Amino acid sequence: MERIEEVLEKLQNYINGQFCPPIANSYIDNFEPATGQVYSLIPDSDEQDVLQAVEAAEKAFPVWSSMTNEERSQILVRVSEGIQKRLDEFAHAESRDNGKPLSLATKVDIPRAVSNFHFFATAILHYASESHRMEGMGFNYTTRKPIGIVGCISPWNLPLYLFSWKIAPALAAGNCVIAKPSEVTPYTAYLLGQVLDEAGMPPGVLNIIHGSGMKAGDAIVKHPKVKAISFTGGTKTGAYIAQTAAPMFKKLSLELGGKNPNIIFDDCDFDSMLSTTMLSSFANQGQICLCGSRIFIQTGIYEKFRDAFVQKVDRIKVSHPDDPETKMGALVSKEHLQKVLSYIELAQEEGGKILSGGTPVQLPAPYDQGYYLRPTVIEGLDFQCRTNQEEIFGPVVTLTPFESEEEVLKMANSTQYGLSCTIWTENLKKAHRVADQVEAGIVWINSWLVRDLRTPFGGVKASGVGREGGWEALRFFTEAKNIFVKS
Ligand code: TXE
Repeated sequence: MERIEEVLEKLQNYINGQFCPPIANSYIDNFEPATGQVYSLIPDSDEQDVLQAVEAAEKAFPVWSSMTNEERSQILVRVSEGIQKRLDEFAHAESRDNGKPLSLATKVDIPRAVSNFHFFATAILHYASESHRMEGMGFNYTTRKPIGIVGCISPWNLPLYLFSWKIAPALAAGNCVIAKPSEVTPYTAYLLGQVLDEAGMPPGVLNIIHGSGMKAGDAIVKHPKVKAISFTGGTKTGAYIAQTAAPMFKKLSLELGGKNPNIIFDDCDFDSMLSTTMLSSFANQGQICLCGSRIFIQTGIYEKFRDAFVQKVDRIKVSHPDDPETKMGALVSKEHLQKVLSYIELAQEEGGKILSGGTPVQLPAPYDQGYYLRPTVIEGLDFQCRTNQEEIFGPVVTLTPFESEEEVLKMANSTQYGLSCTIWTENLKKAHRVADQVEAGIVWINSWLVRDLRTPFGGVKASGVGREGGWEALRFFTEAKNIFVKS
């Protein structure tokens, strides 16, 4: 289908409470992963658009930051309700933009965005600051005030889920926000602008800029009035952003890549482990930074696990996102599919044996140009090879046997990453011991992706800097000031 620019929908930025085209009037193609076709155009925003957004945010800040927590809370609750009311529309948009199954966007992505806004709308009502009495001398009191204008930059894997995860606490704390979704999945961020008006969000408080990382993203990071950056995305990009932001003394929250170990001891609850491991391996086409892509299985049950796991993986239905039977949709882009396929090739060069998958899936028209890949299981690789050290971020897992706790901890901790880890054993003393020693910010014992929004979220090493979630997020988006009063 050739591209007819005139008929393609043009998304717009949302600045100062208005939808507006990019000043330079240039656009980027937005592809539908399920069909491989361009289905809309997004603003290719640049520094001028960011300047406009910062001016709007600067004007809005005195009003927004001087509102009471209750007033801000009510507006954020209405944003949450506004998304909930249009859940189906948001879920269809998310699935079409990202390639994930509609069922997943409906059950996970959009409900979580609703929760993110509602959680921080209520958290801010209970966010208190401290006072410290010094007997006979006086007392200290700490204020925690909003930073001012902050930048929130998010990735394409869980678009509105992660976009709102940053924006909600920033707004709740009284900041004004310049937010940029990934240019690969802009649509639900665009729809969010429509919800803001109805929710009574004052103009300029939340500004949504579309465009590339190198142009729009870079301009947000570089703007001197943007005092903090909250970023989720690749480790390389995180390092680049830090280079720019650090010398400008901006606060930085970096949620980066992962190469998470899934450690399975032979005394695990086998059936529970197996069904959860299917999810931790391939949910969202394996495009979640928390997926357990390195599966370590104790030798006593290695063959049993391998055969049972491969049998289930062979049966996963890869299909277009709207098919209710789909367990695996399309990968997010042609480039990303190529990247994942290149790692499957590398794995074979490094001596790996493909037990399941490893090839693209060809669906009938109109999905024949879509980005589909069979879920892939590989064994026989050394734990130090590139396939086991580098983040692939697709439906690809490796199986590695181990004998002892010491051996598996050495392998699990051998990468530059340290985001999350799952541990399967019925011996809880062992579970706590391993959880204590694994280098990760998030550990699940006999479970995966159980999320309590109050808990600190983030990783160590090359998986990031800082934590999101609960009070951690509100602390990040406020500045503490301690005042001592002599008695
Ligand atoms: O991230 P990018 P992408 C990892 C995963 C994936 C890789 C790339 O390995 O393959 O990151 O994914 C914006 N200044 N994760 O492409 O490129 C960009 O426009 C300012 C893990 O999503 O880092 C987008 O909005 N902004 C992650 C956002 O940064 C810049 C989830 C992310 O883009 C920029 C997703 C720049 N110089 C990917 N360059 C997780 N931890 O959940 C890019 N951007």
